[in-house]
Amino acid sequence: MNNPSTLHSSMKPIEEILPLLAHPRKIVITHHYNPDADALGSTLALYHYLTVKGHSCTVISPNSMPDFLLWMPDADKVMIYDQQIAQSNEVIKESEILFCLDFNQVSRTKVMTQVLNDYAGIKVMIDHHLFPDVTFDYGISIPEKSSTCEMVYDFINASGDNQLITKMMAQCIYAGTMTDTGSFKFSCTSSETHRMVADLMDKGLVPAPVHQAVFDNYQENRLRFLGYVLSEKMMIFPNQHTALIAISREELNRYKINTGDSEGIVNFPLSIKNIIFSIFISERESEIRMSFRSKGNLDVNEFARKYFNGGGHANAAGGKSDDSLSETIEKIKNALNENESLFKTCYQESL
Ligand SMILES: [Mn+2]
Repeated sequence: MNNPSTLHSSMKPIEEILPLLAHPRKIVITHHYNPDADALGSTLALYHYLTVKGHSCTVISPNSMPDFLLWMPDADKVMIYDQQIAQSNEVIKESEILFCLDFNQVSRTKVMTQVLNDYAGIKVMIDHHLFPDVTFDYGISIPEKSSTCEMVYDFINASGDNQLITKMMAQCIYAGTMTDTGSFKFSCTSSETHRMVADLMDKGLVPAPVHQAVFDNYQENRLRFLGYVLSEKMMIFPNQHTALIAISREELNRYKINTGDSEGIVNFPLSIKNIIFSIFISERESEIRMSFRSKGNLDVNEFARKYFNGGGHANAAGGKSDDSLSETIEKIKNALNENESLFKTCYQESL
């Protein structure tokens, strides 16, 4: 099997954890800070599966989850680390195995970084981001995979337990795969992804309510904000085939926009014919938060790493800047100019 995790000599392949799960264990499952549907869906699916297998499991989220994900089965049982620090630390200390899902560097959990670094039990990673850390005991890292949710599905199958997949697990797995593939349109969507969805439907999944719960669940202010952003704030750089949206703190406040509300807005400019690169930046409390999306061969992970201390996937990455909003915009413009010929080539290839 083509498993890049074998490249990390200190991290044992995920299959080798299976004998350790032959007896009931105390297990904690966690995901990255500001969880999205893939982070929460994968942890809850694994939680349901390991619970069915007789383990005693707790999901701990570094911080609170967005409202549009709270329908997921047992989301109400998730402990919130930054609101329950002492209790969470106790549960982590008493656990034997810690599953880390949808991230590959402990710092991605922000508030849990220290406790994960100090963890004395067995640390397991299941993830699809590029460039994993080698601080995990067991794990699997496949950047080509659509989602961590799909990898949890593979993990259950590799354990020989496909028949144990319940409707609840199917809903969680579907939600994260749906969002990480842009509703099955990004190039990370494989035939395996579609076969998985067919299998999940055979196990009771009904897709439409999941779409509705995730995508049709906004407040009025979010749509008004979207309208304002697209009509007033979207800058187009035709020579670089790029769109840039930059939002100030005052504008976020004016529309009462919270962290989750701006999610996904970065994707809209990619629906413009000649645009292959979309950038959304917003002025948050302590930094400028940046999202990068691309179509085709343009590698925004590389762009985010090179210029903005970030990273992610080839077509979807994030970054941050400690400069002011206007300085950051200037920096972006310079980077766009520097790479104009690259963008032109990628655009030509996309036709
Ligand atoms: Mn993911």
